[in-house]
Formats: sequence, C-alpha cells, structure tokens
Amino acid sequence: MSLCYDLPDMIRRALLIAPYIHDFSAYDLWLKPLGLLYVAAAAEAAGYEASVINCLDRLHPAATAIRGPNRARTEPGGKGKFSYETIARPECLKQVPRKFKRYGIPIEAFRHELSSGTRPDAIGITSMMTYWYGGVAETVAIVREVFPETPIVLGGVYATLCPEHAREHVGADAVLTGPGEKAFVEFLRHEVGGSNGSQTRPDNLRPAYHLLRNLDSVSMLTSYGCPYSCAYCASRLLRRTFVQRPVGEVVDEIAYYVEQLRTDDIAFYDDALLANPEAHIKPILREVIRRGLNVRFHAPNGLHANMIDCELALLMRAAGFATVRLSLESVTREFLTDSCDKVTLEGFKGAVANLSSAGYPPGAIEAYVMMGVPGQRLGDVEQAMHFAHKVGALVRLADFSPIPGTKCFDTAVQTYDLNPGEPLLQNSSVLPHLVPGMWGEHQRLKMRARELNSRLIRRETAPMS
Ligand code: B12
Ligand code: SF4
Repeated sequence: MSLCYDLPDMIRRALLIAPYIHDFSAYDLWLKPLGLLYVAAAAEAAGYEASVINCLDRLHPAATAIRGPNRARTEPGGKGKFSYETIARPECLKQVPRKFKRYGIPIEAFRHELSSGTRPDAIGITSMMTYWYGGVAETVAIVREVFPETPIVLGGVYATLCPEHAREHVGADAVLTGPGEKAFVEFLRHEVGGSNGSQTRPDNLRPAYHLLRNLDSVSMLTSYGCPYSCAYCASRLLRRTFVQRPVGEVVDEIAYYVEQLRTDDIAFYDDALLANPEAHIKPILREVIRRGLNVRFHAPNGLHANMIDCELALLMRAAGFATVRLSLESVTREFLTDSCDKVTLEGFKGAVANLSSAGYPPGAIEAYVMMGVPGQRLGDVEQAMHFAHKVGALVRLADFSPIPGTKCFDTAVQTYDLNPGEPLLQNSSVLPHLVPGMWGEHQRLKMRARELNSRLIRRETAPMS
C-alpha cells in the first residue's frame, strides 16, 4: 500500500502505539515503550509529526476509574499494576490453570484515543516479549477498524525474533526487524513521502518522552547491545554490536529527565550497564553526583557483579541507586560457562561485600537465580540460592524463557517437547505447567527462597545482643 502525496511541504503524521499485553500476569516495573520512543524521535528528527498512544498507561483516567480488582494501581517509585480484563485462554495454554488477561487501558478508551487525534498518515506499533504477540495482534485489529486505509508497520523484540510468525499472525502491512530508527523513517518516506528534516545519527537520539502523557518514571539506555553472548539470551540477535554512549550525553539526558521532566525514578534498561566501568559508569555517576542530580536509579535487569569494586559501590550509593539486582544465575561450572563467565563466585561475593560496606542493607541487594534451564538440576538451583543467601543477597528466582535463535532454544524444544513455532510457549510462567512435575518443584523452590529471604531480613533487623 503506497500513499504518496503530491504536496512536498505538507507535514506527514506518524502515530506510534505501545500495544496491549496478553498474559497470565504482568506488572509495571518501570515499563516504558523505550524502543517506540526512539523510533518516534527519529521520525521527528526527519521532519514528521509524531504522536504516541500507550495502551499500557497505568495513569490513564479510564484505567484508574475502573471499579474492582482490575483497576490500575500506582505504587511509590514509579511502579504499579496495570488495569486488566480477563480474556479467553488460547487453545495451546489450556493446560495452564490460571486466568488469562489483557493488560492495559479499556478497549473503548483506546478507540477513543485513536479517533480523537489527528488522522495519521502511517502507524508504527512496537512489540516486546515474543509471547505477548496476542496483544499485538489485537491492537493491530482495533487500529485497522478505526483506520482501514492507513499503513501499519510492526517493529520491536517480537518482530525481530519471530518475523515470519509476525508476518503471518499479526496483520500489519510490514514487519521491520532490528533497530528501527532508520528503518521507520525509510518506511515513512516510501509509504507517505514527505520529510525535509535533517536526520540526526540514530545513536545520538533521545527517546521522545515529551510525547508520552502521565510520566511517573523514565527508562533509559547508556549503551546499546551487550559484549557477551550467553547461551539463553537474545541480546546479540537484537543488536549485533555493543556501543557505549558518551558520558556527557548520558548525564545530559539524566539531567533533562530530572530537571525538565521532574522525574524521581530512572530505570536503566542496559544489557551491560557496568561494562568498562572506569570509562563508563564510574564517570557517569561521578558527574551525576557533581551536578547534584537528585534521583533514584533502578537496575531491574541483572547487573554484572564482577564489576562492582569498592569505589563503584560507593558511587552507586552516593548517586542514588535504589534497586540493585545482581546476575548470579547459577553456581555450577558448566552453567557459568554458558553465561560467558561474566560472573564468578568470588566476584559476586565481593560485590555484595562492597555494596554492604557502602551502606546497602542486605534486603536491598537482590540476586537473580535462574531455574528451568534445560539440563539444570534442582540441586543446582538450590545451591545457587544458598550461596546468594550466605553472602547476604535476597534470592529472586527467574524462570527460564526459551528464545528462538539462541543457543539454548533447540535443546529447550527437545527437552521440554515444545512446538518451536508457537511463541506463547516461550512464556517463562507457562513452561512449568507444561513439563510434568516442574510446577510443583518450582513452587517448592520459591517457598524456600521466601524462607531464606525472610531469614536474611530478620537477621538484619534483630537487635544486637
Ligand atoms: C528492560 C527489559 C526487561 C525489564 C522490563 C520489561 C518489562 N517490565 O516487561 C524487566 C527486567 C522487568 C524484564 C523482565 C523479563 N525479561 Co526482559 N528485557 C529487557 C531488555 C533488557 C530491554 C528491552 C528494551 O526496552 N530495550 C531497549 C529498546 C530501545 O530496544 P527495543 O525495544 O528492541 O527497540 C528497538 C527495536 O526493537 C526497534 N523497534 C522497537 N519498537 C519499534 C516499533 C517500530 C514501528 C519499528 C519500526 C521498530 C521498533 O527499534 C528500537 C530502537 O532501536 C530486553 C533485552 C534487549 N536487549 O532488548 C530483555 C528481554 C526483552 N527480556 C527477556 C526476558 C526473557 C525477560 C524475562 C522472562 C526474564 C525472566 N526470566 O524473568 C522477564 C519477563 C518479564 C515479563 N513481564 O514477562 C527476553 C525476551 C524473551 C522473549 N521470549 O521475548 C529479552 C530479549 C532478553 C533476553 N534474555 O534475551 N525485562
Ligand atoms: S550478559 Fe546479560 S544481556 Fe549480555 S548476553 Fe549475557 S544474559 Fe544477555
């Protein structure tokens, strides 16, 4: 579908949409449609007018007006619960005895948002987890009803990891893979023409947060990609190279969020925030402290513990790091090799000690421990949990998600007898229900983790004798 107009100076409009999530559970942990905001910024830089509709807007009046348990709720620190509606479970998830939900603003509110804005010339939709494609397809269908003639393009993580599936199941006019800044502008030029704007370097853009309403936190990147290549991870498939942004540019962006957007909470979405610490994170944090930028930083993604020496721990504390989650993943040799040796047991222990000395109480330091990785024994998970507990970190268990294209995927498909062509089965909370015995085992491990965690917190709060 090509809709090139004749008027060269007419401003073309791009509408960017963050779609609904279909899942058994979803929690807003500083979730922002960061990729979509980069793409919107690129469109603006190229001379297009851009607007954004966020179906996951927790603070949307229609989401907070709902009565009952499915109302959106906001918790301190920029997190919260999405509003939701229970929907039918897809056939292949019938074995999972849980309610399936559509998370996001009520459908009528979305229709209203679509039809009350200016008519777009093209629409871009993002996608995140592969197993959330049902929400993407539903979003596309609603958009189609309102704008039957407007070209729709899909990008994002799911589009990149499962492009053929997306072409077949989502109903967009085009599916673009990989970083979308340049590709989306090319799509716009081709489909709707226009664009006299000067295009800035894609790696020099700032996400278009000014287009997002109801902002109670911000997510950002100080780097793109990851220098490692762990067997279960898709980072390299999403971005081939690892690039760290210039320190000054990163700190200016943080200052903009704090001083102009008045945000108190910033989450880093980096895959490898602490890589090359002397040249990157340390100077960033020193500059944040020097400029007196008062903000809470969150690292919901696992941090590389080996990089946290005494100085970095002190800088993190002084700069306002509030959520500190370290990747431990496992303590077994073969598993650590699959994780590219990015964390060693000594390194992990040292990091917790350094963070504690810098003033973090143990309840503030968390360790991601993986479970359900093909070939992983229950005893391995237990060992890792006990190790994290012993050195003073809270245990946060993370269920394995088989991701197409990763080194682990084929083994996972064989081990767990999965249909490789069905992304719904890649949901980390689905797998334990499909594999006989796995759910019970995981429940037991989760209970054990809770016991260890409460013991750690009690130990810390007990009065000294
Ligand atoms: C931040 C993050 C999280 C956060 C927040 C996400 C949330 N609240 O749901 C937290 C830590 C909570 C999280 C949790 C999990 N995550 Co996560 N997460 C990420 C991460 C690191 C960054 C995503 C991101 O925003 N990147 C930055 C933006 C700029 O990139 P982008 O979205 O890809 O956008 C670019 C392109 O895609 C494209 N694009 C994007 N939109 C559009 C739109 C158009 C129109 C176009 C043309 C282009 C385009 O252009 C953009 C700019 O270049 C990715 C890894 C990664 N490198 O992407 C994993 C990732 C998405 N997560 C993953 C996993 C496995 C998980 C967990 C299951 C881990 C676990 N075992 O518990 C959980 C599950 C959470 C859930 N709710 O289901 C997997 C994906 C799994 C899957 N099957 O899809 C990834 C890929 C990491 C991996 N291990 O490989 N995650
Ligand atoms: S270090 Fe983290 S982001 Fe990088 S490849 Fe390994 S798991 Fe993925």
